[in-house]
Amino acid sequence: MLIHPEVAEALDAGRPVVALESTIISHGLPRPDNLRIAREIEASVREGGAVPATVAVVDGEARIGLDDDALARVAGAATGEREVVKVSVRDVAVVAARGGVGATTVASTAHLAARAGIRVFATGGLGGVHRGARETWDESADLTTLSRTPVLVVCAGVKSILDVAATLERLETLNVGVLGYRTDRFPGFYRRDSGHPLYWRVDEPDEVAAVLRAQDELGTSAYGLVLANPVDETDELDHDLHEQTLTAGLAAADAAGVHGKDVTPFLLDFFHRETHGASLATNVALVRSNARLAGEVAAARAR
Ligand code: PSU
Ligand code: MN
Repeated sequence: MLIHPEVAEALDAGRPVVALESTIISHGLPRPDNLRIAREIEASVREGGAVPATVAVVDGEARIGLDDDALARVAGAATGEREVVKVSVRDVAVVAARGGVGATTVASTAHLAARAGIRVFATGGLGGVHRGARETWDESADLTTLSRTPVLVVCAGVKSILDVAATLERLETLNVGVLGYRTDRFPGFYRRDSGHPLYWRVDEPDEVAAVLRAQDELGTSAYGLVLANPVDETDELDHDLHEQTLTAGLAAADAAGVHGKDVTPFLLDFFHRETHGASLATNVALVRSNARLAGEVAAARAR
C-alpha cells in the first residue's frame, strides 16, 4: 500500500481524512466527464473539512490518495491505457501481483481504507442484493465486507435497480447499522425515498461522531455503519422518468444477458444514456453531497 503524503500526514496528526472509491469513476460515470467529476468529488470532501483519499490500484500498488496523474489513469484518460479493471476484495491481490491498474469498489475501498486507518468513506450508492437474487445469488460483496470492516460509508442508499427490501434485511443480518441523515426514510439513490422506513435518524455530523465513538467503546466497530444521505430535492430525478427508465433498463440487461460484475455498470450506463444526462446530473449531485457530508463527519470525529 502506498499512502499519499498529504493523507499520511493528516492521519499521523489525527486530522480528518475521507476515503473515496474509484469504480464510480472508471465504471459508474461516462468518459471524459468522469475525470473532472472525480476532482469535484475530492473538492467536496475538502469543503466538508477533510483530506480526500481516493483509493485505487495503480501499476500493482494499492494507493490511498491519488495524485492528478493517477486519477487520470483510473479515469482512463491517459492514451494507451489498458482497460481499467473493476476490483473487488477478491481481485485486489491478483491485480496487484500482476502490476495492473484497477478501480476499487465500495468493498475493496472499505477494506483498504480501514487497513490504512481511515474510518470515514464516501460513495454514491452501496451495492446490494440484485433483483432475482433468489435464482442468480447475485449479492454485492459490499455487504459482507461491511459486516467485518470498521468503516462508516456515506451513501445515498442503494440504487433502485436492486432489491432494496432484501438489501436492508441483509444489512440487518450482517450487523451493519443504517442511519438516515435528516430523514426517516431509506433513500433510493436517484430518488429521496426508496419506500422503506429507517429506525435511526441523525440530524448533525456530531451525532454520527458520537455513534462512532460509542461503537469503539462497545466493540461493535468491527462492523461497518451506513450513513444514508438523500439527494437534495432540487437534484432528484423525475419520478416518472425514473420508473420508465428502471423498467426498460432491467429488461435491457436481461435481454443482453449481462452477468456478474457487469450488471451494475450496464444499468448505470443505460440510465445515463436513456435520460439524456438527467440521471448523470443527479448522480454527480448526490456523490458530491455525500463527499461533503463525509468530510463534515470526519471533521466532527477529529474534534
Ligand atoms: N453505485 C453507484 N455507482 C457505482 C457503484 C455503485 O452509484 O459505480 C459501484 C460501486 O463501486 C459498488 C459497485 O461497490 O458498483 C457494486 O458492484 P457489484 O454490484 O458488482 O458488487
Ligand atoms: Mn454482483
